[in-house]
Amino acid sequence: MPATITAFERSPDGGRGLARDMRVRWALEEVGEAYDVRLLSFDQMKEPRHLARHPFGQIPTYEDDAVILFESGAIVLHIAERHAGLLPDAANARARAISWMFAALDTVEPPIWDFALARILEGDKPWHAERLPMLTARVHMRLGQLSRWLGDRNWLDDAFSAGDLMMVTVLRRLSGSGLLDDYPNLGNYVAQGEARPAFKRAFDAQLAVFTG
Ligand code: GTB
Repeated sequence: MPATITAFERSPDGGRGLARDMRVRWALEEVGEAYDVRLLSFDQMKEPRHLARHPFGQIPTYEDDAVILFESGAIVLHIAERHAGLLPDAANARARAISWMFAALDTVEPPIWDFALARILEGDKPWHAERLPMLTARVHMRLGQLSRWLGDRNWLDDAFSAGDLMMVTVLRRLSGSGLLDDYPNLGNYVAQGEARPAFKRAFDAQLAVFTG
């Protein structure tokens, strides 16, 4: 039986691949694993049936014959550990790739997420303009550091890995914000990720949910 993942029945991004099921879909496409998708409304995510899969009532989840998982990072790691293509075989390179997965989720995503949420949820608040420079500076700090590390390389380490998959999905959250404009190598890095056939298949599949 193919694995089943959960995703939004309706997404605020209208299918631009910004919700976190995108990284799970992309990982499954990279390793060539078929999957089914269970679409959930916001109400269904909070019902006991889904809370038994995900204690916080969110998407994505993943389930196969053996295990039910939540947290996109844990799900991508689970997929990457069981199939070739997303983690190097050599132990040290593998550990470095996993470091980049955590860096994407725990070091780079939080300031980007705070910035994105502030624009969506606080844009009309009187204090928003005062807070924005701090939020923007925190994003720039991470982008500058990441850009220096990447330099003129294609990927964060020697070859594309789950670390890059995760980092590209995190940076995509900034598309349209202008914040990536100062870092042409990061813009190219995101574009390279998006150009991968597996990314395109995943993107098209999630977009089809909203466009039919
Ligand atoms: N740490 C968890 C993980 O990585 O899996 C976070 C999961 C999470 O935030 N899930 C969100 C969710 O279920 C969807 S991805 N939210 C509903 C809820 O909490 O009730 C976040 C998201 C949603 C929409 C957009 N968008 O439209 O642009 C982007 C990101």
